[in-house]
Amino acid sequence: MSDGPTLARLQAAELRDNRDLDAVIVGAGFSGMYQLHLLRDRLGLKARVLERGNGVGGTWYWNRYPGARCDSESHSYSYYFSDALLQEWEWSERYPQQPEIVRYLNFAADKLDLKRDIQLDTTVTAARYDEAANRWRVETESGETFTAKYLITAVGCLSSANVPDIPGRDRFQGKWYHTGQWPHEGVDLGGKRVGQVGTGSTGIQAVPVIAAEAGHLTVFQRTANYSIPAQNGPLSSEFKAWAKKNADEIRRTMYASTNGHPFLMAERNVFDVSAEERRAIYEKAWQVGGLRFRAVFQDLLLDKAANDTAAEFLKSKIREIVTDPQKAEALSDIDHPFATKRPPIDTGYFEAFNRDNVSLVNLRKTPIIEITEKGIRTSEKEYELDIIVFATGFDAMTGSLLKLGIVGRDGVPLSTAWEAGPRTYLGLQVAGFPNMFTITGPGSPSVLCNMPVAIEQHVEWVTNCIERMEEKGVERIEPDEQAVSDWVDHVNDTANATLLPQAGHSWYLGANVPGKPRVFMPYAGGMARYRGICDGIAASGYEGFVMDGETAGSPIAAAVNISG
Ligand code: N01
Repeated sequence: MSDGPTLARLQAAELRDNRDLDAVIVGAGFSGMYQLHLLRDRLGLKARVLERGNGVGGTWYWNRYPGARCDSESHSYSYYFSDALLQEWEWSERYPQQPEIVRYLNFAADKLDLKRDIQLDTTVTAARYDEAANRWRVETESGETFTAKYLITAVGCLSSANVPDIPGRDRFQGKWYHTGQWPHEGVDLGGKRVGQVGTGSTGIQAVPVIAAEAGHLTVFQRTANYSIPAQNGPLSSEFKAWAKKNADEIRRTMYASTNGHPFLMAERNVFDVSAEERRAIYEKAWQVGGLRFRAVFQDLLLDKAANDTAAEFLKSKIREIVTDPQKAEALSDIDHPFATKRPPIDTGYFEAFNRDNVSLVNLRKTPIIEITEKGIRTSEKEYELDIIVFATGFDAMTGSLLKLGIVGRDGVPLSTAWEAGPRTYLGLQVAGFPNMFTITGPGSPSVLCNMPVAIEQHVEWVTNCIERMEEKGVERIEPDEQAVSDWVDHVNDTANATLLPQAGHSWYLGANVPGKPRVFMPYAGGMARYRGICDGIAASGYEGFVMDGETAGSPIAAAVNISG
């Protein structure tokens, strides 16, 4: 018998026996893995990741639906903190597919030797702050308890599935699946009658792939959506070599950009150019494809009239592509300005509606009444189905945090502290929850940014903060209530200065989950500006934070220009 399994068992046993830690990190995606690396390997702390899944990958471990692919370009969807990782890994396509991203994260975990401190199949059910001991007590579904000075949530912004509570769902005799909880063994769609509810980024990726396999696909659309062709394809060896050689330059561009992508916003406004020139610019951006379309004018999210020109261009493309006039009308009848909901990108989405086996139901005209034994019944008729796919999104940004059962000082649950919506300082900390850090938490750029860029900035900021605390013997950090209020106001003001809140039904506002407070959750001031604010606050000695009961830092609001 080889030593392998025995050694693995011993390591697992050691891992489980050692439950008093410096830091518990929840989640083994991009953020939890990097956080573990920095706390363990840079600061020398005893840190452990607790992960619900049976493997690393976070959101990419779960989102295995047909067509799942990242909308960020692969050369920018990577850890940039490590040249070794950048130089060794090779992406195959312009946008990485889900299995390739999971392979990448396993590669990174192995390279950094992270897996020995990642405990899989471990669902956190409660995390309570014990004030007397100044420790977090973290409980898991299997009955284990861990204690740690620091609790770091790395649970992702889009991990808590939103399965709509449509009457009759449980009596459906076929099978139903949510895209974010897709079975790991896959689903045989061959020849089946499939109904898909939802046409966000996920649904738009899934439609063409499901249509190619299913007998018939019926798409149930509540809100028509814009989409831009991804123009995906294999990466040439020249491009791969260029990306490796120019990693520093790419990093600089991502850091300077509003959204953390490897391209900058053009410094021109929509009405700086003639209508003819504008059309040519949009046409070129359509051919180039992807999220770069959003960056061709700098005022698309600031000026409704400017936005209308992009919206009209994109609607005209839908009418050009979709041959059935009724379908074209329903697909292009879009009620919100372009990019006020996260703009999807696709590979053959609108084209799929030209297939004989794809039909479209406009729920704005004929809403879903119920799910029956046989399928979905709208106000018009019953659609018989074998499989229902819910591409209905997530209880975004707060859902996964609230599921952890977090209780702060004085026994106050996070759900109570956030009753009227999330309240954080910088999206990093919550008043009354000492030593808890929320990676890409609400109030930070997170989902408005290329995620790895937002994640690396947060993880590095948290690590520097903890390093400072450990050096200076600081036991507790949490934000000052006033700093939280000012930050929440700033997040709101920043969103209100854009068109973003105009998509009243967007998940950015929590509007997709019944009963969820309507608060614009991500920070819309741009990643580069946000990074500057966070750096300024750290440089001031952590203005707005309270350390061991003392107000920290020097006043620097003017220097970091929070109000400006
Ligand atoms: O979810 P969504 P998603 N009856 O909330 C509809 C990221 N992502 O999973 O708009 C009928 O955007 C809902 O309709 P409406 C990305 O950030 C990233 O698609 O609420 N329909 C909508 O059409 C993205 O934004 C990648 O009227 C119902 C859809 O379901 C985020 O994930 C890839 C309904 C939900 O759209 C979420 O996208 C894919 C109901 N009861 C996704 N409830 C990457 O590339 C909801 N809908 C990284």
